[in-house]
Amino acid sequence: MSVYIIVGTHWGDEGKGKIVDYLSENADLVVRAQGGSNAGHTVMVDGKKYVFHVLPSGILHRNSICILGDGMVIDPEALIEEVNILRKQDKKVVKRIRISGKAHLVMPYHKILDRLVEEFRGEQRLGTTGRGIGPCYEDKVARWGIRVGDMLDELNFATKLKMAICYKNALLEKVFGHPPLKFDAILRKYYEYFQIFKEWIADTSLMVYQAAREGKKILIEGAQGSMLDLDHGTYPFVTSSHPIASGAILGSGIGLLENIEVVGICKAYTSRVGEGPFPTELRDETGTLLREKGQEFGATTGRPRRCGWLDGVALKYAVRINNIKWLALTKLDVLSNLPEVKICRAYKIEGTEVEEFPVNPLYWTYCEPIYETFPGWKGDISGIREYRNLPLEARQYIEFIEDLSGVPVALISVGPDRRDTIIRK
Ligand code: 2SA
Ligand code: GDP
Ligand code: MG
Repeated sequence: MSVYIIVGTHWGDEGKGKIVDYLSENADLVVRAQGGSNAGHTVMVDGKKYVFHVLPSGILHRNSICILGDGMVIDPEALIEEVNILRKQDKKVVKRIRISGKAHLVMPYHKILDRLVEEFRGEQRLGTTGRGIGPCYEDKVARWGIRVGDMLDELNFATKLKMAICYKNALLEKVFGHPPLKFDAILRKYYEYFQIFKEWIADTSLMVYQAAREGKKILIEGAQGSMLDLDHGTYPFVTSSHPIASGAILGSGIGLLENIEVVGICKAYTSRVGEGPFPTELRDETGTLLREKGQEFGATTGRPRRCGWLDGVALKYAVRINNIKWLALTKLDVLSNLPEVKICRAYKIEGTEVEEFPVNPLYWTYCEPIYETFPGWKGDISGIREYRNLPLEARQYIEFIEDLSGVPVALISVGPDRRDTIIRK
């Protein structure tokens, strides 16, 4: 297999960063295909922590070219900040970064509008990351968007920016009473950024295609998770892009190649950050324990994440809509030393047991999870490297996940560090 698409099976933060870093050791290309600096992908190597928001999590491997693909929305300020941090330890890192000219630019008005619209929604807010993601994708669809490639021609960029700012200022002033933004200042700032990233612009779709044709190893790293997909997630409590495998294809500009394998990253329990339905949420001390032990705080915003038992109904759904071939199960160590652990295998809706994720959004809030309860396991499992050495109870837990989802759990993560990983033979 040469193209791997890595997707989160739930509402994000499944540990994609760790697994992408692990799998990309000998990857030729690592690609981000959607989202932007809303993502927070954590990689731990020998006790040093890196959090990537814009760059792919394969960037630490010095043989991998890292691509910011067509479907992304790129905040140049966040990108440059991230690159500058990495430059301190790898002076040549910029030589491995490529950005699609088709990716959209996150502009200052996107970030302002993200905040203002959330305030306007009040009780109905989505709990966005405030990184301007929704407003930027909104402009893309409405065709007000400004793309990275638009900056290659100064006049073209200035013309597009002028028109966009006129429109946004009218919106900001008339609807929100916000002072107008200054065209000249934004133009100047973006040209400063452009001087830094212009060398990185490339036909990334062609690069991915050619690499795939040559049988090179390509990893496409999904951001957020399947349940946050704009169409297939818990709409409207979703992000504005497509974190599922088909979004990875669209956002990296490759076709439906034959040699694609989809890998699902599933956390041993489930979390969600931001607003919206979450059937297995635990609003009790077990939920708090999972948050504390699992250090479940937003990798971008620092917000506490909501925690609950593994939602197997959502997992089955994610396997289906992504065509997941195998799972990487992460954070199993966090469940150690609990007296019992649970997996939601179905929802009870109006007295009926339902095994498929419902279409009716009312049920996402009002369904009652039906749990399978397992005995817990004791001790620290983070040093274990062989599947057979895991406690029997942990293996039973994993094997139930395989039965429920219908796909094998081929990789198990038992700690945040790169080496805390079990490959199942
Ligand atoms: P947005 O900002 O428009 O994409 O927000 C819309 C919803 O998508 C959720 N979302 C996320 N959920 C989990 N993790 C994300 N990344 C960060 C992390 C989040 C953070 O790694 O922890 O730091 O808070 C992420 N990005 C977007 C978001 O919470 C909204 O529910
Ligand atoms: P992502 O958005 O899917 O990449 O996940 P995040 O990086 O936002 O959140 C995952 C968190 O769990 C990070 O702090 C990781 O360092 C950590 N993590 C990943 N895998 C494991 C694991 O197996 N065990 C533990 N304890 N932590 C892990
Ligand atoms: Mg994250």
